Amino acid sequence: MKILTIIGTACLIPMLALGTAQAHVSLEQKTASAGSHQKLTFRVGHGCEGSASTAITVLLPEGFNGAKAMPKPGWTIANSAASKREISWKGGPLPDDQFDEFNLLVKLPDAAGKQVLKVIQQCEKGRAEWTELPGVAGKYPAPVLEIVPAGAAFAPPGAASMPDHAGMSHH
Ligand SMILES: [Cu+2]
Repeated sequence: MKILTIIGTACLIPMLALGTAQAHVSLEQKTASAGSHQKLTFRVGHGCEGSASTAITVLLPEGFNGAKAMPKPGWTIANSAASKREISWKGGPLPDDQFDEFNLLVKLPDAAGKQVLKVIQQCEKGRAEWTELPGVAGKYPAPVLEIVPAGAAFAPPGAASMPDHAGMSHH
């Protein structure tokens, strides 16, 4: 019972911290296995300075292949035909005081490492470019996905989960 409480608390604190720190446009998944077909969920937490969102464009880095967008009622999907690395949903509008999620299925690169997934948010008035690289103390951080070697994404039950959580403190 005591052990369960400790684990529960340890997991809850980082989740709450992420919840408040990532009210912008954020990526739900933090880590994923190299070379896997991965669902990526982009959460749009608000509009552009109060204006409703009308388009979300995800700019995938090289090595992200075969991206497929999940359809959403009220939104039209546009893939840049050549690379399939620029995917847009256009529609809405999504009011500033509501949130929504946009899903992609994509094959990840085979190499491990941090990847920056830039997102452009178009609104009725203005736009926001979520393109700032990690380490930049700006207002519009780009979502980051940490790609880990295949098979390493999930720690076995009972393994200490502290290293993963400690890593989050870098934000
Ligand atoms: Cu925000």
